[in-house]
Amino acid sequence: MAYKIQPMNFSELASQPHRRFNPLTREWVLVSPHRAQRPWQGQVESVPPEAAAQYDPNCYLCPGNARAGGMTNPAYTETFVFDNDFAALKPDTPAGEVQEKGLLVARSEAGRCRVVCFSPRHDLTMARMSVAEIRHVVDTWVREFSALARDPNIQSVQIFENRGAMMGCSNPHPHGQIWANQSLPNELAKELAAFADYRQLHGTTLLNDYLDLELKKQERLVCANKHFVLLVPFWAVWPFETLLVSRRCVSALDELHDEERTALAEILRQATVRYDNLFRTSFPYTMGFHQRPTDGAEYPEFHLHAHFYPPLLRSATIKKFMVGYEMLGMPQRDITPETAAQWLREVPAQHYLDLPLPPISAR
Ligand code: H2U
Ligand code: ZN
Repeated sequence: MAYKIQPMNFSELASQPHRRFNPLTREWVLVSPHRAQRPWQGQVESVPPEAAAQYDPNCYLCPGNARAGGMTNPAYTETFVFDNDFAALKPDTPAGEVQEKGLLVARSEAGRCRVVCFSPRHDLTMARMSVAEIRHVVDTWVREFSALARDPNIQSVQIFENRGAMMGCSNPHPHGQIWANQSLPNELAKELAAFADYRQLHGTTLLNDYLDLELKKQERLVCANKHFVLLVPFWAVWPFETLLVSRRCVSALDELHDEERTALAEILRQATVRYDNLFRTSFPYTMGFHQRPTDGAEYPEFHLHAHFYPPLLRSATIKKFMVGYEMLGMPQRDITPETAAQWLREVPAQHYLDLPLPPISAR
């Protein structure tokens, strides 16, 4: 017997198992809200100690220190960028490919990898930096993007930050990375195709339309300012995944004007402060921007955004695993995106380390 689809109320999504569609990747995620209360007897992560000192003589990113590659960092005062000493991509890679029966296929890949120190201070994170300091990071990203985009061999620039030991970050010193490729990486290719098809079908841009819907519904918003909105996307996979979208449809960071760049710094601070406040811990995540390809063509359909993918599930020490059905079938989540958004919205906008301590009796 054929499965007959009945119209369903949005409110039923809070209690019934269902799939949600991600229009950016055109993949589905399974949502099992009834399962959010299951007990946990699995792995518990340890909370890494906060970096205490402003300068660490053994840190390869602190100003004036030697790196593993033999170079010495300058006495930088704002941000500092260098070619990754262990780069995954190299500019002088010879071109070539192998191909046999369409089954054994490989291509050479040239590119560049950069490391961006966000601050000379070893003990800070984005959540603990001022808007002015984060603005320097934004300006640095724009400069790097523009320079890499001018390279005829580079088609895409991936700016990202791995934050916290749980995400494989090798050093607490605040830093991010930039990988620039000769070809489009998978995630960007999927999004680009979705943006293009959507524009062709509707004549409008996908994320503008989505943002309008979310601003109307108000269910998944976390915070916003004049130029950016942070929300938990309807199709979020990670428990506290968020999407940061520019209100104006620009295709990359280099199109942001002065006020928008400051607004970006401000919302990055808001986002990371809220994350830290959620479990009162320095919140781990991978975050990064998706931007237009840099092959010189125009991409009016592409809308600048950033994804935050944090691994934590229900406390500072319990993380989500992408295993079992998720590796073999599709990703799955328990807590609904609406609940996650509500939690992130309701935590204080001020960092917990800056809040006055509660009276002894209340602790
Ligand atoms: P992660 O913490 O996200 O792994 O980034 C640190 C990067 O810094 C990493 O890619 C590079 C590593 O290759 N690195 C250097 O370029 N020089 C060094 O002296 C140590 C680490
Ligand atoms: Zn350092």
